[in-house]
Amino acid sequence: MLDRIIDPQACPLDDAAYITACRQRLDEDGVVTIPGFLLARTVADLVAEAEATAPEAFFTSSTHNVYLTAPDATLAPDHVFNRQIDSSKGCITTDQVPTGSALHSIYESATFRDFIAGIVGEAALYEYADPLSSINVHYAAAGQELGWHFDNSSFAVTLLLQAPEAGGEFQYVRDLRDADAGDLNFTGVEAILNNDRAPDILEVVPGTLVLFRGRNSMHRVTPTIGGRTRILVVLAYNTEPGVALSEAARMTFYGRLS
Ligand SMILES: O=C(O)CCC(=O)C(=O)O
Ligand SMILES: [Fe+2]
Repeated sequence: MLDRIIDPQACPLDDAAYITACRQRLDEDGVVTIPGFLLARTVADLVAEAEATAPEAFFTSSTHNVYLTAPDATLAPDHVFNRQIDSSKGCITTDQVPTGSALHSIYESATFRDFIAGIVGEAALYEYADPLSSINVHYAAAGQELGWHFDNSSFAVTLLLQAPEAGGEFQYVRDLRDADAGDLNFTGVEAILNNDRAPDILEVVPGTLVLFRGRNSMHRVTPTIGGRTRILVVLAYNTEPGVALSEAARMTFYGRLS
């Protein structure tokens, strides 16, 4: 059924050799991009759908540190740990994605889930236990951006639906910290925030699937320039069943719990 939604030539979901190749790319580069993953027709349908639901989006404009944690009062306010970064975007949640949307078909497909699990090296992947967090559509209108941060989750799957006229660039710095070793790398993070070191840039066109390991690789999306809104889908999975996104995170991102 996904054959009418995604391009099996661009992305042969049940081809074991292809999954192995993607897994090697993810391990070597920290990111895999699959251009042409969505059929052109699907991109057009999903943009129309996203534009129809945009008025229901929850808009946030907030500041956060790059580690997405509360400030540390024992460090100076201008310490890199406490430096506040701007982010602003609109978001709609799983329950707001229309029934019958191709996004539900992709997200819920066992074949797709096994494909992603195979690439990230997990035995299985599960949806979120809350009704909001599994599928999110992000909107960044002119001037809106996602500031520098490290993700809490070990990997993220995104689908770009609509690129802005300019800006909206995904920039990243690979392996800038080691979260499991407790290494926050203040010096390295500060060099990026101060523009002393240039990040890498990921080229992404609409219809591309991106699988990114963002826990140790700091990344941002630069402000949208021009009248065309950047529209991006995030497909989020857990490695265990029954996990809900924390209430604090749901309030911050969605403005509600259910
Ligand atoms: O918008 C993007 O391309 C990346 C989104 C992202 O980094 C996030 O949601 O944590
Ligand atoms: Fe991120």
